[in-house]
Amino acid sequence: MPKTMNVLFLAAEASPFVKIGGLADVAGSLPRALRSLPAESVDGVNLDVRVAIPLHAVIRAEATALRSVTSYSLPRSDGDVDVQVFEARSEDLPVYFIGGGPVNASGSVYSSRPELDGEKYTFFSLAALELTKQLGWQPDVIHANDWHAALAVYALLLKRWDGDFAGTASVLTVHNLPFAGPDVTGNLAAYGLPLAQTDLPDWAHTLPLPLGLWAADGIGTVSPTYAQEMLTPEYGVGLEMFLRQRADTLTGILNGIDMDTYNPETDEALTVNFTAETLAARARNKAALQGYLGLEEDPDIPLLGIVSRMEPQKGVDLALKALRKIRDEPWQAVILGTGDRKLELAARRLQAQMPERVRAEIRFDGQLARQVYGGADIFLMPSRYEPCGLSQMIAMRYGCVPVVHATGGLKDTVKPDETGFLFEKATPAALAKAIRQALTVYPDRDRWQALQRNGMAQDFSWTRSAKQYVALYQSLLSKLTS
Ligand code: NHF
Repeated sequence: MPKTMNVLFLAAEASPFVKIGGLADVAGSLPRALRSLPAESVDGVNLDVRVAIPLHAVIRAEATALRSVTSYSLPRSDGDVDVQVFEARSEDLPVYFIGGGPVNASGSVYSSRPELDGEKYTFFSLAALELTKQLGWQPDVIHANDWHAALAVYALLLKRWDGDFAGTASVLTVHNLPFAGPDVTGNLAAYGLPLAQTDLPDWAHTLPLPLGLWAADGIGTVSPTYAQEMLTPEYGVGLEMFLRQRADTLTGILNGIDMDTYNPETDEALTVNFTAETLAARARNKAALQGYLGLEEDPDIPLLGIVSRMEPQKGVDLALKALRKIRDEPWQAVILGTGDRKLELAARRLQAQMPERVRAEIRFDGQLARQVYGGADIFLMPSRYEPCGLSQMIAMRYGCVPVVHATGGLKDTVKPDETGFLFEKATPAALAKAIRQALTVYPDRDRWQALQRNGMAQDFSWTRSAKQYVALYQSLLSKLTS
């Protein structure tokens, strides 16, 4: 009989129910990939993976078909707080939605008021842990993600000290280290949880992410390179010394992409579907994209694409400056995304200055994003830091050759001269140099197609990541019982 491993996966967002950023893709895809691993591929283990996210206002408003599962209450110093839990299935994956006063009090997934988010996510984390008791479903692993769920890991350790959850291992995956969450001293106290004596730096010992990192049996992040970078002053946001003490529990596992959703052979957003064998057909997507954007429909002018949230992290400002530096070269560019007002304006300004070759499409547009992946020649991703990054993998799958900053997951997924171009320093000059390199190779059709085909042949499937997670879970469980 195969053993069953119960895993509760906790996150603030999960596709297809609610998506703000890449975390939703991970929480939507990884648990399903884990569930679909054939037992024989992972030492005969069957994975019963379930996801819990808060019952955010947008989910309540969309009237997703939810089944009521259970209700209970959490003791709080100012009176018990009611918890209502609902369930929906994403294919065969059970997803629990945790509702209650603190979740209802905030109208958005992430609010600009730290005290609202502090209470909401403390409640969510503690209610999720209690849910396993209510269901009579004993988790072997609690896999929490980012600061929003980190207190589940913290509370788990405190409970273990009281003899509860003895067989449950915890993993906390960091998707973005600088986001540590607000001071939760008061929130923890209200639920009767003390602030433990930790070896965290003073400024960090009241914040959810550091508390979770301190308590976790395993610390995860989403690429091997980011796992190393987190240990340095440049990327460690002041937690590097603490993390170095925990380096033996730190694992970087690359995210995957949904290879069915992102498939140029079947993607309906494209004018023409294509594969590595029918790459020549891709030219029609480029022509259609140029036409849609009102750019000259010339197959020989390299078309550069950016699809990104407009945030300082993503380095869109570096790209805008780099494009100015290479105005002597032939190219066109499309910049798609929204976010920071200043960056949006800067992109619009570049279009105003170079109307014959730049398009700033300031909006979220999933359809156009796919047309950029499937039609542009070069994909720019100059992120200052990038724990994993998904767009560069999607771009490669669609034959759009990436030019990326050699950091985090970008460095781990793009191979220089084989699938794309990398630059070391996050400066406009270094990026401009890398784009020039790409532009030099572009006219050599054979070399260019080799880059495209190599990128399209990469295995970015979630199955590959899921197997590594199972190995991580197994090693944590064996440490727990040894
Ligand atoms: O891909 C999902 C995403 C990452 O690099 C990305 C990031 C936030 O910054 O893991 O999380």
